[in-house]
Amino acid sequence: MFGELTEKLESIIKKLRGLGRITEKNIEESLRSIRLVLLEADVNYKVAKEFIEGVKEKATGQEVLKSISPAQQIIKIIYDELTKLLGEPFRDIEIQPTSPTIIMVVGLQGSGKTTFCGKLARYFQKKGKKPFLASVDVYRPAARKQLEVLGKSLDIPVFGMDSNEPKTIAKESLKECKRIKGDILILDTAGRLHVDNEMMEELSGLNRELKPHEIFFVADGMTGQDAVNSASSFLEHVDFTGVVLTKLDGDARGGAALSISAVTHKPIRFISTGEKLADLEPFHPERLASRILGMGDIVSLVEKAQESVDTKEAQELEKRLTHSEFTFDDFKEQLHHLKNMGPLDKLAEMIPGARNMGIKGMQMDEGALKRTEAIINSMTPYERITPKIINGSRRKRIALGSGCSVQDINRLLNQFSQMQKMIKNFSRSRSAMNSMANQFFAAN
Ligand SMILES: Nc1nc2c(ncn2[C@@H]2O[C@H](COP(=O)(O)OP(=O)(O)OP(=O)(O)O)[C@@H](O)[C@H]2O)c(=O)[nH]1
Ligand SMILES: [Mg+2]
Repeated sequence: MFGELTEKLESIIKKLRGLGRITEKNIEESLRSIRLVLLEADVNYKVAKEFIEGVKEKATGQEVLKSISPAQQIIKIIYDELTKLLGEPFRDIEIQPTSPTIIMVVGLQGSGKTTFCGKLARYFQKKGKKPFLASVDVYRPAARKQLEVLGKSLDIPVFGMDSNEPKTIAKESLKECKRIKGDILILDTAGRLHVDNEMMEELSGLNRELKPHEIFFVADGMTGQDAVNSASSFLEHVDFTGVVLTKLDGDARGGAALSISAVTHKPIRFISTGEKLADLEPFHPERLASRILGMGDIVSLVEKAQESVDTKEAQELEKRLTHSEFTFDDFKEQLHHLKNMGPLDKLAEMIPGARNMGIKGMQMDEGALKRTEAIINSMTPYERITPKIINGSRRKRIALGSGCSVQDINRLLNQFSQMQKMIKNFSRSRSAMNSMANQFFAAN
């Protein structure tokens, strides 16, 4: 996510931190560099300008410059302003007292609407709700089939009807949703290449017909100003209640994420970070600000971990993590869960400092995973909980037992001790993002 933007911002911050004394001139220079980086990421010109002015106003006060740690204070100001720029704190979808809660999903062609409908259905299913999916995309031949396949994979019902009239389909899907006692109706709409009158009229009609409680505008997060401009044009016709940014897993530039809320005054509500149905995250501005500045996002990481293990296991793991008692048995268990959590490099950007530890870009390799398991299986139970006793002769024995070389054992032991260190930090700071951010500012 935002690889280039983060790298550049990190280096500006590092430079700032390296300065013994900070003058107004240093601040000017840093802010000029930040402005350039933002514009390169395709952030809206006005938004970038206002952001820089906001930071400048707060950072050039005498209290900041005279303080014991001016660099940290300035970085904290940048973090706070970035959080503000990203928009409102997360507001979940409110479930209506009378079912169903109706959600309409709109946006340009290929932005990820249909995929998002599936992700949202899964999101509600995980919360124990009963979602119902319907598509009024009567234009693309395979569009309705696509939603049907997604629904089937989740075991979530999808409305089907032989009609090519979006309004009729919408009306009937609502009836059917009520009949089957669904809690949430998620309506997928057709995309167009450009915002055109015909499409807007259709959406306005559906809006009048269904009166959705939420309308989500789905925007391709890979783009910058284009997404912001089309969001603005949509808003002139359909008053959406929130933005969903998709495709933030790729080489997203950051422009859309950083300007869309400031320009449209509509909050980003969810972000998509992959093609899989599990790749949906509620949008928390402070967490993204932290990730953009290369400071990680422990809270989301813990949430992701909790989603892939069952609650009891998660609680036990959390308890052990708090006491920093991470053992090889836990490691083995976690390797399994890691597979469900997604690629390691995606997780690494959520771990503070991981980028500098060379974890970035690490690939999950099935063969390596099996070897690692074999090595752990060849350890005695006592060795697994006290790896420091694994001396030369024990290493040889484990190597023989697992069919690996002693070098493999050494490598794993090193990795494990690195992981233990990381987990110590992780458990120390896992309680809240704020305390994490504060620690980051204090520790660096
Ligand atoms: N990498 C990545 N791909 C995504 C994400 N969301 C959707 N996609 C992919 O983007 C492509 C388009 O997604 P759809 O959900 O069909 O988009 P749509 O807006 O419904 O498209 P139309 O109905 O044709 O307007 C598909 O190949 C998806 O797999 C995401 O968050 N990350
Ligand atoms: Mg679609």
